[in-house]
Amino acid sequence: MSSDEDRRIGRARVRDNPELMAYYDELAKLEAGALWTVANEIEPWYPQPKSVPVLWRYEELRPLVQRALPLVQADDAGRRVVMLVNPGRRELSAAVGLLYTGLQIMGPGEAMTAHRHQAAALRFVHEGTGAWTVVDGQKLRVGPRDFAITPNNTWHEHGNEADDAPVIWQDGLDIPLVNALDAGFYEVHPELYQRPGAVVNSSLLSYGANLLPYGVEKWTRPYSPLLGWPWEPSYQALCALARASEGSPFDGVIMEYTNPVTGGPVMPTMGAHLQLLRPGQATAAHRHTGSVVYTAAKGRGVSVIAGRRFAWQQGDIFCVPSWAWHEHENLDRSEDACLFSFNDFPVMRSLGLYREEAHTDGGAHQPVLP
Ligand code: 1HN
Repeated sequence: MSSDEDRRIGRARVRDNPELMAYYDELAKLEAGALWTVANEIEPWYPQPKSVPVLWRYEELRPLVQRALPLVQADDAGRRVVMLVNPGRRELSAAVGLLYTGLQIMGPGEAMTAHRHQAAALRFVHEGTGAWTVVDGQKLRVGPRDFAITPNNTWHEHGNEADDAPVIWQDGLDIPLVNALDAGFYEVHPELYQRPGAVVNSSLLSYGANLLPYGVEKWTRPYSPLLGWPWEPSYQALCALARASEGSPFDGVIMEYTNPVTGGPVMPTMGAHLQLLRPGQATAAHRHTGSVVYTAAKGRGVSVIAGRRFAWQQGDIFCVPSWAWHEHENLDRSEDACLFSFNDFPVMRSLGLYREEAHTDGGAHQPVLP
Protein backbone atom coordinates (compact mmCIF):
# COMPACT_ATOMS: atom_id res chain seq x y z
CA MET A 1 0.00 0.00 0.00
CA SER A 2 1.79 3.12 -1.12
CA SER A 3 -0.41 6.04 -2.11
CA ASP A 4 -3.63 7.13 -0.45
CA GLU A 5 -5.44 6.04 -3.63
CA ASP A 6 -4.07 2.48 -3.29
CA ARG A 7 -5.07 2.44 0.35
CA ARG A 8 -8.67 3.14 -0.64
CA ILE A 9 -8.89 -0.21 -2.43
CA GLY A 10 -10.60 -2.66 -0.17
CA ARG A 11 -12.07 0.14 1.89
CA ALA A 12 -15.39 1.93 1.73
CA ARG A 13 -15.54 4.34 -1.26
CA VAL A 14 -19.20 4.52 -2.23
CA ARG A 15 -20.19 7.87 -3.74
CA ASP A 16 -23.49 9.45 -2.72
CA ASN A 17 -26.32 9.59 -5.28
CA PRO A 18 -30.02 10.47 -4.89
CA GLU A 19 -31.13 6.84 -4.82
CA LEU A 20 -28.60 5.99 -2.10
CA MET A 21 -29.54 9.08 -0.09
CA ALA A 22 -33.19 7.99 -0.17
CA TYR A 23 -32.10 4.51 0.86
CA TYR A 24 -30.13 5.91 3.84
CA ASP A 25 -33.21 7.87 4.89
CA GLU A 26 -35.29 4.70 4.84
CA LEU A 27 -32.72 2.92 6.98
CA ALA A 28 -32.54 5.81 9.46
CA LYS A 29 -36.30 5.63 9.98
CA LEU A 30 -35.78 2.09 11.26
CA GLU A 31 -32.85 3.09 13.51
CA ALA A 32 -30.45 1.40 11.09
CA GLY A 33 -27.68 2.55 8.76
CA ALA A 34 -25.29 1.44 6.02
CA LEU A 35 -21.89 0.45 7.45
CA TRP A 36 -19.99 1.72 4.40
CA THR A 37 -20.97 5.30 5.20
CA VAL A 38 -19.01 5.21 8.45
CA ALA A 39 -16.63 2.25 8.04
CA ASN A 40 -13.49 4.30 7.42
CA GLU A 41 -14.24 6.51 10.39
CA ILE A 42 -14.98 3.76 12.88
CA GLU A 43 -12.13 1.59 11.68
CA PRO A 44 -9.11 3.88 11.35
CA TRP A 45 -5.77 2.50 10.15
CA TYR A 46 -4.29 3.41 13.48
CA PRO A 47 -5.62 5.05 16.68
CA GLN A 48 -7.09 8.53 16.16
CA PRO A 49 -7.48 9.90 19.68
CA LYS A 50 -9.75 12.87 20.24
CA SER A 51 -7.47 13.81 23.14
CA VAL A 52 -4.66 16.25 22.47
CA PRO A 53 -1.43 16.64 24.43
CA VAL A 54 -1.92 19.21 27.20
CA LEU A 55 0.32 20.59 29.94
CA TRP A 56 -1.29 22.01 33.08
CA ARG A 57 1.09 24.29 35.00
CA TYR A 58 0.85 23.81 38.77
CA GLU A 59 1.92 27.40 39.36
CA GLU A 60 -1.11 28.62 37.35
CA LEU A 61 -3.64 26.17 38.78
CA ARG A 62 -2.58 26.35 42.44
CA PRO A 63 -4.11 29.80 43.21
CA LEU A 64 -7.40 28.73 41.60
CA VAL A 65 -7.42 25.47 43.55
CA GLN A 66 -6.79 27.50 46.73
CA ARG A 67 -9.68 29.82 45.88
CA ALA A 68 -12.08 26.87 45.97
CA LEU A 69 -11.34 26.43 49.68
CA PRO A 70 -13.41 29.39 50.94
CA LEU A 71 -15.76 29.29 47.92
CA VAL A 72 -17.33 25.89 48.55
CA GLN A 73 -17.87 23.80 51.66
CA ALA A 74 -16.45 20.31 51.40
CA ASP A 75 -19.83 18.99 52.56
CA ASP A 76 -21.64 20.77 49.72
CA ALA A 77 -19.14 19.90 47.01
CA GLY A 78 -18.67 16.29 48.14
CA ARG A 79 -15.07 16.62 47.07
CA ARG A 80 -13.46 20.00 46.43
CA VAL A 81 -11.71 19.34 43.18
CA VAL A 82 -10.54 21.30 40.15
CA MET A 83 -10.55 18.81 37.31
CA LEU A 84 -8.19 18.90 34.35
CA VAL A 85 -10.13 18.64 31.16
CA ASN A 86 -8.75 17.71 27.78
CA PRO A 87 -10.18 20.03 25.08
CA GLY A 88 -10.95 16.94 22.99
CA ARG A 89 -12.71 15.12 25.85
CA ARG A 90 -14.90 17.74 27.51
CA GLU A 91 -18.08 15.71 27.27
CA LEU A 92 -16.41 12.90 29.24
CA SER A 93 -14.61 15.07 31.82
CA ALA A 94 -11.46 13.19 30.85
CA ALA A 95 -7.90 14.46 31.06
CA VAL A 96 -6.81 12.07 28.34
CA GLY A 97 -8.42 9.03 26.72
CA LEU A 98 -10.68 7.46 29.34
CA LEU A 99 -8.68 8.74 32.33
CA TYR A 100 -9.76 11.50 34.66
CA THR A 101 -7.50 13.64 36.83
CA GLY A 102 -8.01 16.59 39.17
CA LEU A 103 -6.50 18.58 42.02
CA GLN A 104 -8.30 18.21 45.34
CA ILE A 105 -7.84 20.64 48.22
CA MET A 106 -8.60 19.94 51.88
CA GLY A 107 -8.30 22.64 54.52
CA PRO A 108 -6.68 22.17 57.94
CA GLY A 109 -8.83 19.92 60.11
CA GLU A 110 -11.26 19.04 57.32
CA ALA A 111 -12.75 15.56 56.88
CA MET A 112 -14.75 14.42 53.87
CA THR A 113 -17.58 11.89 54.13
CA ALA A 114 -17.22 8.27 53.02
CA HIS A 115 -18.50 6.80 49.79
CA ARG A 116 -17.67 4.08 47.34
CA HIS A 117 -18.00 3.71 43.61
CA GLN A 118 -17.34 1.38 40.76
CA ALA A 119 -14.57 3.66 39.48
CA ALA A 120 -11.07 3.10 40.86
CA ALA A 121 -9.04 6.02 42.18
CA LEU A 122 -5.47 6.87 43.00
CA ARG A 123 -3.78 9.84 44.70
CA PHE A 124 -0.48 11.63 44.28
CA VAL A 125 0.17 14.27 46.91
CA HIS A 126 1.37 17.68 45.72
CA GLU A 127 1.61 19.57 49.00
CA GLY A 128 0.65 19.52 52.67
CA THR A 129 1.70 17.09 55.36
CA GLY A 130 -1.60 16.33 57.10
CA ALA A 131 -3.38 14.16 54.53
CA TRP A 132 -5.00 10.90 55.51
CA THR A 133 -7.38 8.52 53.81
CA VAL A 134 -9.43 5.65 55.18
CA VAL A 135 -9.82 2.84 52.64
CA ASP A 136 -12.11 -0.01 53.69
CA GLY A 137 -11.52 0.80 57.34
CA GLN A 138 -7.74 1.23 57.08
CA LYS A 139 -6.30 4.63 57.84
CA LEU A 140 -3.31 5.64 55.75
CA ARG A 141 -1.30 8.83 56.15
CA VAL A 142 0.21 10.33 53.01
CA GLY A 143 2.71 13.14 52.55
CA PRO A 144 4.14 15.06 49.59
CA ARG A 145 4.87 12.89 46.53
CA ASP A 146 3.44 9.77 48.17
CA PHE A 147 1.26 7.60 45.98
CA ALA A 148 -1.86 5.80 47.27
CA ILE A 149 -4.70 3.80 45.78
CA THR A 150 -8.43 3.57 46.37
CA PRO A 151 -9.43 0.39 44.50
CA ASN A 152 -12.89 0.25 43.02
CA ASN A 153 -15.81 -0.33 45.38
CA THR A 154 -13.73 0.30 48.49
CA TRP A 155 -15.25 2.71 51.02
CA HIS A 156 -13.14 5.83 51.23
CA GLU A 157 -13.02 9.15 52.97
CA HIS A 158 -10.16 11.51 53.55
CA GLY A 159 -9.08 14.60 55.34
CA ASN A 160 -6.29 16.82 56.52
CA GLU A 161 -5.20 16.62 60.13
CA ALA A 162 -2.64 19.43 59.92
CA ASP A 163 -3.63 22.60 61.74
CA ASP A 164 -1.80 25.05 59.50
CA ALA A 165 -1.64 24.26 55.78
CA PRO A 166 -4.07 22.83 53.23
CA VAL A 167 -3.42 19.59 51.42
CA ILE A 168 -3.50 19.54 47.64
CA TRP A 169 -3.39 16.12 46.09
CA GLN A 170 -4.04 14.85 42.62
CA ASP A 171 -6.79 12.32 42.05
CA GLY A 172 -6.63 9.91 39.13
CA LEU A 173 -9.73 7.91 38.25
CA ASP A 174 -10.96 5.60 35.53
CA ILE A 175 -14.46 7.18 35.63
CA PRO A 176 -14.62 7.93 31.89
CA LEU A 177 -13.78 4.28 31.21
CA VAL A 178 -16.36 2.98 33.68
CA ASN A 179 -18.96 5.35 32.22
CA ALA A 180 -18.07 4.35 28.65
CA LEU A 181 -18.82 0.79 29.72
CA ASP A 182 -22.08 1.85 31.44
CA ALA A 183 -20.85 0.22 34.62
CA GLY A 184 -20.92 3.06 37.14
CA PHE A 185 -22.40 2.70 40.65
CA TYR A 186 -22.11 5.09 43.58
CA GLU A 187 -23.06 4.79 47.25
CA VAL A 188 -22.78 7.07 50.25
CA HIS A 189 -21.63 5.32 53.44
CA PRO A 190 -24.68 4.53 55.61
CA GLU A 191 -23.02 6.13 58.64
CA LEU A 192 -21.33 8.90 56.60
CA TYR A 193 -17.98 8.06 58.20
CA GLN A 194 -16.13 4.76 58.61
CA ARG A 195 -14.77 3.55 61.91
CA PRO A 196 -11.12 3.02 61.10
CA GLY A 197 -9.13 0.26 62.77
CA ALA A 198 -6.71 1.34 65.48
CA VAL A 199 -3.58 0.63 63.44
CA VAL A 200 -2.57 3.37 61.02
CA ASN A 201 -0.76 2.41 57.78
CA SER A 202 -1.53 -1.28 58.38
CA SER A 203 -1.14 -2.19 54.68
CA LEU A 204 2.36 -0.71 54.72
CA LEU A 205 3.18 -2.54 57.94
CA SER A 206 1.96 -5.82 56.43
CA TYR A 207 3.11 -5.57 52.83
CA GLY A 208 5.56 -2.69 52.57
CA ALA A 209 8.92 -4.45 52.75
CA ASN A 210 9.01 -6.95 49.89
CA LEU A 211 7.95 -9.84 52.10
CA LEU A 212 4.47 -11.29 52.31
CA PRO A 213 2.64 -12.34 55.45
CA TYR A 214 2.93 -16.15 55.59
CA GLY A 215 0.66 -18.76 57.10
CA VAL A 216 -2.37 -16.50 57.03
CA GLU A 217 -5.23 -16.39 54.58
CA LYS A 218 -3.94 -15.47 51.14
CA TRP A 219 -4.92 -12.11 49.60
CA THR A 220 -7.31 -12.87 46.73
CA ARG A 221 -8.82 -9.52 45.79
CA PRO A 222 -8.00 -8.20 42.32
CA TYR A 223 -6.01 -5.22 43.59
CA SER A 224 -2.91 -4.60 45.63
CA PRO A 225 -3.21 -5.20 49.39
CA LEU A 226 -0.53 -2.52 49.77
CA LEU A 227 -2.38 0.79 49.53
CA GLY A 228 0.42 3.34 49.79
CA TRP A 229 3.90 3.94 48.40
CA PRO A 230 5.73 6.72 50.25
CA TRP A 231 7.99 8.93 48.16
CA GLU A 232 11.31 8.38 49.88
CA PRO A 233 11.66 4.58 49.52
CA SER A 234 10.19 4.80 45.99
CA TYR A 235 12.77 7.40 44.96
CA GLN A 236 15.52 5.38 46.65
CA ALA A 237 14.42 2.32 44.66
CA LEU A 238 14.82 4.32 41.45
CA CYS A 239 18.25 5.60 42.48
CA ALA A 240 19.29 2.03 43.30
CA LEU A 241 18.05 0.75 39.94
CA ALA A 242 19.93 3.60 38.25
CA ARG A 243 23.14 2.22 39.76
CA ALA A 244 22.38 -1.30 38.58
CA SER A 245 20.92 -0.67 35.13
CA GLU A 246 20.98 1.61 32.12
CA GLY A 247 17.20 1.67 32.11
CA SER A 248 14.93 2.06 29.10
CA PRO A 249 15.93 4.07 26.03
CA PHE A 250 12.42 5.58 25.97
CA ASP A 251 11.74 6.17 29.64
CA GLY A 252 15.05 6.41 31.44
CA VAL A 253 15.14 4.50 34.72
CA ILE A 254 11.54 3.46 35.19
CA MET A 255 9.75 1.31 37.74
CA GLU A 256 6.17 0.25 38.15
CA TYR A 257 4.30 0.49 41.43
CA THR A 258 3.20 -3.11 41.87
CA ASN A 259 0.78 -5.35 43.65
CA PRO A 260 3.22 -7.29 45.88
CA VAL A 261 1.13 -10.45 45.59
CA THR A 262 1.11 -10.63 41.79
CA GLY A 263 4.00 -8.42 40.70
CA GLY A 264 1.47 -6.83 38.35
CA PRO A 265 -0.16 -3.40 38.29
CA VAL A 266 -1.72 -2.03 41.47
CA MET A 267 -5.29 -2.19 40.17
CA PRO A 268 -7.02 -4.00 37.28
CA THR A 269 -7.72 -0.83 35.30
CA MET A 270 -4.90 1.59 36.14
CA GLY A 271 -1.16 1.21 36.54
CA ALA A 272 1.39 3.71 37.80
CA HIS A 273 5.08 4.35 37.24
CA LEU A 274 7.88 6.41 38.65
CA GLN A 275 10.78 7.23 36.36
CA LEU A 276 14.09 8.99 36.71
CA LEU A 277 15.86 10.92 33.99
CA ARG A 278 19.56 11.28 34.63
CA PRO A 279 21.09 14.77 34.53
CA GLY A 280 20.86 15.97 30.92
CA GLN A 281 19.34 12.71 29.70
CA ALA A 282 17.19 12.85 26.56
CA THR A 283 15.23 9.69 25.80
CA ALA A 284 14.35 8.25 22.40
CA ALA A 285 10.81 8.61 21.07
CA HIS A 286 8.27 5.82 21.10
CA ARG A 287 4.53 5.42 21.00
CA HIS A 288 2.11 2.89 22.40
CA THR A 289 -1.59 2.33 22.76
CA GLY A 290 -2.92 3.45 26.13
CA SER A 291 -3.13 6.91 27.66
CA VAL A 292 -0.82 8.37 30.28
CA VAL A 293 -1.12 11.24 32.77
CA TYR A 294 2.30 12.44 33.96
CA THR A 295 3.15 14.54 37.00
CA ALA A 296 6.59 16.08 37.35
CA ALA A 297 7.69 14.86 40.79
CA LYS A 298 11.21 16.31 40.81
CA GLY A 299 13.31 18.64 38.70
CA ARG A 300 12.52 20.19 35.36
CA GLY A 301 12.54 19.07 31.79
CA VAL A 302 10.83 19.07 28.47
CA SER A 303 8.74 16.42 26.78
CA VAL A 304 8.02 16.33 23.07
CA ILE A 305 4.55 14.89 22.49
CA ALA A 306 3.11 14.50 18.99
CA GLY A 307 5.73 16.96 17.72
CA ARG A 308 5.03 19.66 20.34
CA ARG A 309 7.40 20.72 23.11
CA PHE A 310 6.09 20.92 26.66
CA ALA A 311 8.43 22.34 29.30
CA TRP A 312 7.64 21.14 32.83
CA GLN A 313 8.79 21.61 36.37
CA GLN A 314 7.86 19.97 39.65
CA GLY A 315 4.08 19.84 40.16
CA ASP A 316 3.16 20.24 36.48
CA ILE A 317 0.83 17.68 34.95
CA PHE A 318 0.75 16.68 31.29
CA CYS A 319 -0.80 13.95 29.20
CA VAL A 320 0.19 11.67 26.36
CA PRO A 321 -2.73 10.43 24.23
CA SER A 322 -2.74 6.91 22.88
CA TRP A 323 -0.34 6.27 19.98
CA ALA A 324 1.25 9.74 20.25
CA TRP A 325 5.04 9.87 19.82
CA HIS A 326 6.68 11.06 23.00
CA GLU A 327 10.14 11.54 24.48
CA HIS A 328 11.47 13.24 27.60
CA GLU A 329 14.50 15.32 28.46
CA ASN A 330 15.93 16.35 31.81
CA LEU A 331 17.05 19.96 31.35
CA ASP A 332 19.17 20.02 34.48
CA ARG A 333 22.83 19.09 33.97
CA SER A 334 23.55 18.15 37.57
CA GLU A 335 20.29 16.90 39.17
CA ASP A 336 18.06 14.01 38.21
CA ALA A 337 14.41 14.61 37.29
CA CYS A 338 11.49 12.32 38.14
CA LEU A 339 8.10 11.77 36.55
CA PHE A 340 5.22 10.06 38.28
CA SER A 341 2.59 8.73 35.88
CA PHE A 342 -0.57 6.68 35.77
CA ASN A 343 -2.08 4.91 32.80
CA ASP A 344 -4.72 2.53 31.47
CA PHE A 345 -2.17 -0.10 30.35
CA PRO A 346 -3.73 -2.86 32.48
CA VAL A 347 -6.91 -2.44 30.42
CA MET A 348 -5.01 -2.43 27.14
CA ARG A 349 -2.94 -5.48 28.12
CA SER A 350 -5.76 -7.57 29.54
CA LEU A 351 -7.86 -6.96 26.44
CA GLY A 352 -5.01 -7.73 24.05
CA LEU A 353 -4.90 -4.13 22.77
CA TYR A 354 -1.41 -3.08 23.87
CA ARG A 355 1.07 -2.18 21.11
CA GLU A 356 4.33 -0.31 21.22
CA GLU A 357 6.67 1.06 18.56
CA ALA A 358 10.05 2.80 18.57
CA HIS A 359 10.60 5.90 16.45
CA THR A 360 13.08 5.03 13.72
CA ASP A 361 11.96 7.14 10.76
CA GLY A 362 14.79 9.69 10.41
CA GLY A 363 16.29 8.77 13.80
CA ALA A 364 15.33 8.15 17.39
CA HIS A 365 13.72 11.58 17.81
CA GLN A 366 10.52 12.89 16.29
CA PRO A 367 10.49 16.11 14.31
CA VAL A 368 9.41 19.09 16.41
CA LEU A 369 6.67 21.23 14.86
CA PRO A 370 7.54 24.92 14.40
C1 1HN B 1 -13.93 10.90 44.17
O1 1HN B 1 -14.64 9.98 44.84
C2 1HN B 1 -12.87 11.54 44.77
O2 1HN B 1 -13.02 10.27 46.74
C3 1HN B 1 -12.13 12.47 44.07
O3 1HN B 1 -11.75 11.98 46.74
C4 1HN B 1 -12.44 12.78 42.78
C5 1HN B 1 -13.85 12.50 40.86
C6 1HN B 1 -14.91 11.93 40.27
C7 1HN B 1 -15.66 10.97 40.93
C8 1HN B 1 -15.36 10.62 42.22
C9 1HN B 1 -12.52 11.23 46.19
C10 1HN B 1 -13.52 12.17 42.16
C11 1HN B 1 -14.27 11.22 42.85
